[in-house]
Amino acid sequence: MLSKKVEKMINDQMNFEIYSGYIYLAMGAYMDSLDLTGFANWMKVQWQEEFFHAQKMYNYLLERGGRPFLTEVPAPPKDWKSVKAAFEHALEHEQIVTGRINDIMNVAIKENDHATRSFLNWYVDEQVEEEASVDAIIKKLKLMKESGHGMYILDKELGARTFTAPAE
Ligand code: OFO
Repeated sequence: MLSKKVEKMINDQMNFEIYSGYIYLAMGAYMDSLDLTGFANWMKVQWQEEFFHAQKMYNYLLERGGRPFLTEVPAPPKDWKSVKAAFEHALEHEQIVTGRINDIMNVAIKENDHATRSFLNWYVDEQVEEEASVDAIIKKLKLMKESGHGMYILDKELGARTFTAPAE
């Protein structure tokens, strides 16, 4: 059985993951509006990943005798100054998510809730990967200074990304 505190924190994070997905979908719409369909594809795959993260928390809450509660999702931004600015926003957002996962982990450790610790380890690893993959794209964008040719190549590369639900 989860403590009320951990149940609330996981619920809040589940809703935040949905919000993350919403931001990525808005970024996808921004990139589609620029006809950068590969960049948009990358964002839309990320949207699916975030919903998977939320779904995993939903299932965990149920498994541990808790209940998922859905809240209002704030509206994401519509536009960004540039493609690079959108990815920089994504990186800042992922750093916030990492901090939030760490906060839940700290409470689980304090409460000797080993099951939640084990559950959250997946998210700790996932955040390392999420931050690194966004950072790698920002580095490429900086290197090419968002030049036409570079953008064309990167758009092609990001267009190949597909969503595969990780094993639960
Ligand atoms: Fe769910 O990791 Fe991104 O936000």
